[in-house]
Amino acid sequence: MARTILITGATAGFGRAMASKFAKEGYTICITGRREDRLEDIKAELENQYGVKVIALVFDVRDRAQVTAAIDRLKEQVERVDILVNNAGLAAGLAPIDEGDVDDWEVMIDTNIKGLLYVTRQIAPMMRKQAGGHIINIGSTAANLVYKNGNVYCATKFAVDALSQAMRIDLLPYGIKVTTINPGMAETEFSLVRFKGDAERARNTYAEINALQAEDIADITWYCATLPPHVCINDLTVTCLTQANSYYSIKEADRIKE
Ligand code: NDP
Ligand code: 8X3
Repeated sequence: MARTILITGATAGFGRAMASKFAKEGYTICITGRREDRLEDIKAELENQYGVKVIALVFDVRDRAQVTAAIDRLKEQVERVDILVNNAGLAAGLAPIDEGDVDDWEVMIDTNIKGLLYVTRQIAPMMRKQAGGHIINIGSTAANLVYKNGNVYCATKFAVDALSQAMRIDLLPYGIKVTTINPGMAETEFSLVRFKGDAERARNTYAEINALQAEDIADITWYCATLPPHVCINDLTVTCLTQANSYYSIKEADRIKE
């Protein structure tokens, strides 16, 4: 029987790349997001290309009732979930604490923290019943070090780190692995969302640093997910070569290559 992976936020970026990677390896894929048209396109593409089963679930992770209903639909179609990737998330805005938009703060807290909790609360009991599984939470270098104007986004990713540590303790008796992957700057739709559709500002974020790509994170996720049963990567931080941490990076052109 094919193994099953549930990836939240698979309509773009990391989640989209993970869906391709795991489909290529024969997994049954469950992809989620709010944009139904994209989910349907991705489902058709992966099913045609790799001949795997793809389940598309449209829901907003911020809405507890939607999450519960979607996971109920999933349970009708799969017997188990081997891997859950809590990936859906975003940054909204980049402003000092005294000028930040409170609506942006709510969106980030509701998505990055509460959304992750709602999905985990539905899936962890399934994993407990099936005596094993792997929860992979997508954190950020923003969870290691706060940067200027990153305030609430960084706080949400600190929370992801704390929750991952807590999950690891609570789920230890059931053989459920918990891994946090903390990527640095990666070229996805992340900055387009953060800067509310300002494509030029988003492009400029990555223009000179040779940033990570979504496929890099998909490959790393695959590595973490396919280690022997007794091995669990707890935390993994990854940046591109021009970034040292969430605060300090240099331009690719300034790297000394002699
Ligand atoms: P993208 O914007 O490319 O993708 C984000 C995904 O999250 C989309 O599929 C989106 O789907 C989904 N999503 C957002 N809000 C919701 C919601 N309320 N309900 C359901 N799905 C939602 O960004 P990335 O791929 O870069 O980001 C993925 C994760 O990685 C996030 O948690 C982000 O914080 C983290 N991260 C990103 C980094 C980067 O530099 N790119 C670095 C470190 C961490 P839809 O809009 O269809 O709902
Ligand atoms: C996304 C990376 O540096 O924009 O988590 O916070 S950063």
